[in-house]
Parts: sequence; structure tokens; C-alpha cells
Amino acid sequence: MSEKTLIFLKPAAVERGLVGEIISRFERKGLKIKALKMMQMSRETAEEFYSIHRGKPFFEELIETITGRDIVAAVLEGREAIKVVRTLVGATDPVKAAPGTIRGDFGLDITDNLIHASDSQESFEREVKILFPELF
Ligand code: 3AN
Repeated sequence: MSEKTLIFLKPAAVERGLVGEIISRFERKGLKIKALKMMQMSRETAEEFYSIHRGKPFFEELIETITGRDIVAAVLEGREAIKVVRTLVGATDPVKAAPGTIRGDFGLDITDNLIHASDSQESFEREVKILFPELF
């Protein structure tokens, strides 16, 4: 069954010129781009987006990494899109991410690990309202 998921390319991916490379991987897999934009997150938005991680040791670094720099956010659609995109993205820690995955191929930094992807339907529904309020 077709479903939607949300991704955003973190500042390192944008600054290193990896936007086309990463987005094209999703297109080649057969996912459809339903929404796409460059934007910046305010501190308030970043803290809301990552509220589940509040209190963790990396929270402050995560918020500082994301805030006030260009990111590229997208809604992708396809069969089991949430699972498919997480598989293409790879493990959270790029040291452990398999070759062939986005995190496995392009980075080493765990906090600025190139890309975020929704991990469940509930996460998608919460996250899309934060980054794409204009769709509602
Ligand atoms: P994922 O992005 O793979 O779903 P989460 O949801 O556990 O991973 O973490 C959200 C973000 O928090 C990660 N993308 C990464 O930027 C950061 N993060 C997670 N774990 C760590 C860690 N151990 N050290 C530093 N940053 C981390």
C-alpha cells in the first residue's frame, strides 16, 4: 500500500553539494516527490521536531547543528515508503551504516549524519505538520 514519509537533508548534505545525489537515489528507487523545499529551522522548531531527544547528551549539539542553516525537506510517496527510505538511509551511526546506504556512503559524523527520515507513521504525521504546515 502506498504511504508517505518525510525526509530532510541536514545542513552538511546541503553544504557539501549532495542534494541531487541523495534525492536522485529516492527517485531511482521509484519514490515520488510530493513536496520539496529548502528552508531553515528556528531553534524553537528544531526543539519541537527533536523533542523526543530532549535531555539526551547529544541534544544541544543536535539542535545547534540543525538550526539556522539551509536544509532540504521533502515528502516522498511509494509502497512502504517509510521502511524503504529508512533502509536507503542506513544506520544512525555512519560508522555502522552499510555501504550502499546514504549514511554508509557519504559521511562519518553521527550528529550531522546527512539526513533525517521518519521512523513510523506516527512520526511522519507529527513531523510533516512541523515542516510543511502549509499542506494542512
Ligand atoms: P535516526 O535519525 O537514525 O532516526 P535518532 O532518531 O535516534 O536516529 O536520532 C536523531 C538524530 O540525533 C540523529 N539523526 C543524529 O543526528 C542524532 N543522534 C542520535 N544518536 C546520537 C549519538 N549517539 N550521538 C550524537 N548524535 C546522535
